[in-house]
Amino acid sequence: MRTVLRSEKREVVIDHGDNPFIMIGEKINPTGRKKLAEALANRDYDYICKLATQQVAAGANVLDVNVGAPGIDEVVVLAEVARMIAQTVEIPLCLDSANREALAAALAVLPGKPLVNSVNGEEACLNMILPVVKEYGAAVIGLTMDDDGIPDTAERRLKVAEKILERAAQLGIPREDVIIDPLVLTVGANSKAASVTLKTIELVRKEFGVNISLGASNVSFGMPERHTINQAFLVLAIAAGATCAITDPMKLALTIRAADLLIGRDDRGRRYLGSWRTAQAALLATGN
Ligand code: THG
Repeated sequence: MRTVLRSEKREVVIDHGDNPFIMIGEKINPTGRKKLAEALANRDYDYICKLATQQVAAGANVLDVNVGAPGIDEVVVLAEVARMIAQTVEIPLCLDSANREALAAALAVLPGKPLVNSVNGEEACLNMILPVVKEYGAAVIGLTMDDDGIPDTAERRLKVAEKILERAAQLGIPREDVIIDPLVLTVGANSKAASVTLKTIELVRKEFGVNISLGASNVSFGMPERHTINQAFLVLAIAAGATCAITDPMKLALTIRAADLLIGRDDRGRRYLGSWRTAQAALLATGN
């Protein structure tokens, strides 16, 4: 199934076919990042633009934009930051907020077809978020959790995915515009956390054929050598059928492009080689 995102100038296709695994750059998110939280509070947007251009240079296909921090008025700031990023880089944006008014304000100023991150299976959330997705013709990420929390089995996560797809369809949002996020918890707290997610990916792909996204860095919270776990997990998730991830392109682009090449969706290795050249150029620029 094809999900198409659009900015003013570009189109990004997400599918299980020949298109590359889509990297949604995660770095514009103030959670645990004091410098970004301060930049947002002071409306110092130069730093945010730098984070945007760096991620695009590293190969990001879409950028996640999250401005949620204490003291920030998301309704004003999300639209302002989204518009500024859209003027700085050409790729489509993924608006990461649970605030309906903030999403509506940002969707109103963005050209094209952005991704809304996210809706989940909670009644209140479905009723609040899906109408705004429909109104602006956006695509949306659906998290497999509901009023009872995050299910601990893949079968129950599949049920939540089904509910989200059905409710979207009732509002006239096509199935291809819903990307399911099977949710990743840290293996630091539960060693079966990643395997439940991987099984959910397989089931969702088999039952519904929709695109699947992950917040992949969550898997390693609290563990040493996070990067190694993140790399291993992403490769397994790609093999299981994930088609995009919210991730750090500076650290994971080459691994992702290697996985694409190994599963046969990188003709003559062109994207892998392009990503390698980018990494080499970055090393030269920093004098290593
Ligand atoms: N699913 C969906 N959206 C999401 C998540 C998800 N959005 C938020 C989050 N999870 C994905 N984004 C991040 C962003 C940063 C980090 C993890 C997930 C992260 N940052 C490092 C830290 O906090 O230690 C620091 C990064 C840095 O300094 O460069 O780990 O699951 N749909």
